[in-house]
Amino acid sequence: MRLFARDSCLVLSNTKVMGILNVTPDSFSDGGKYNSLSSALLQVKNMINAGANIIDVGGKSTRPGAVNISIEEELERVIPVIEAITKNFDIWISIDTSRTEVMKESLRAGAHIINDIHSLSEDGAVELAAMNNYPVCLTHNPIILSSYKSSKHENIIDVVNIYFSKKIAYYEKSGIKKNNIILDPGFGFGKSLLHNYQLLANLKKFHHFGLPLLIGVSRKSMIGNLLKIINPTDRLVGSISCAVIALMQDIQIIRVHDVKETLEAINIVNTVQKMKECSYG
Ligand code: 9MG
Repeated sequence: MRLFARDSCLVLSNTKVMGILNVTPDSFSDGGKYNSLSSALLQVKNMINAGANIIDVGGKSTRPGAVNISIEEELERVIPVIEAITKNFDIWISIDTSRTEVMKESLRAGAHIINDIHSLSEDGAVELAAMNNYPVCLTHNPIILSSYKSSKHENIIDVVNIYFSKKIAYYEKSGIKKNNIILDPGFGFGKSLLHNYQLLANLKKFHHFGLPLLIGVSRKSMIGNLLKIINPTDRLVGSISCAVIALMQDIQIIRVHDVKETLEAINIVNTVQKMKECSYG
C-alpha cells in the first residue's frame, strides 16, 4: 500500500509512525509545553530523529471538555508551525482538524494528510478533500451521528465495519479516491472500555477493505481506566503494550506521543513476524 501527496510517496510496507504535535496550551498529555514555535520545532526535530514518518499537527484539543477556540486562533496556532516544518524538514504532515478553513490553509501551507476525527462533516470539507486529492483519515466516531446510542450489546466490529462501508461509499461518490482513504477505528471515541479492547483484539477484521489502517491508542483513557493510571504521561507501558497488539495485526500507521519507544516495539514485532515466515527442518 502507498499514499501519494505533494509529489511524495509514503510506502506503507512497514508500519509508519505518526508523531503527535499538540500546539494547544490545554493539550491533555503535554500540558501545552510545545505551544511556542521554537519548542514545537524542537519537538518535531526530536520526533524525526527518533524515526517518525508523519507529524500530526493539532491546534484544538479533542479532549472532552476542552476549551473551544475560534477558527482564527486555530489557524494562528497551526499554520506557522506547518510552514516552519515544511521549510526546515522533509517529513509528511497531517493536519488534525475538523474545520474546512483550517484544512484548506493547512494544505496550502504544506500538509499532506487531512486527519479529521469528525469524518469531514463540516460544510465544504468533503469537497475540499476531493478537489485537493490528498489522503484523508476516516475515523469511526459515533459522536457525530446524532441518532447514535451506544449499547454494550452491539457488536462493535460490525458497527465499525458498517460505518466504514457507508462512509467509503459516500466519500467515493463525493469524488474522494478510494486509494486516498485511511481507516481508523477511533479508539476512545464514544466507546466503552470493553468496545475499545474488542476493537484492539480484532483489527484484522478491517483489512478486507484493502485500505491502510491507522490506530491511535497512545496514552488514552482506555489504558488509564484499565490500569488505574490517572496521569496520561504515566501510560507508556500500556501504550506500548497496545501498540504491540496492533502491530502484530499488520496495521499501516500508528499515531503516538512516544516515537522512540514505539519504533523499538516495531523493530521487535517486525523481527518476530519475519520468524513466522521462516521454516525450520
Ligand atoms: C486527533 N486524534 C486523537 N485521537 C485520534 C485517533 O485515535 N485517531 C486519529 N486519526 N486522530 C486522533
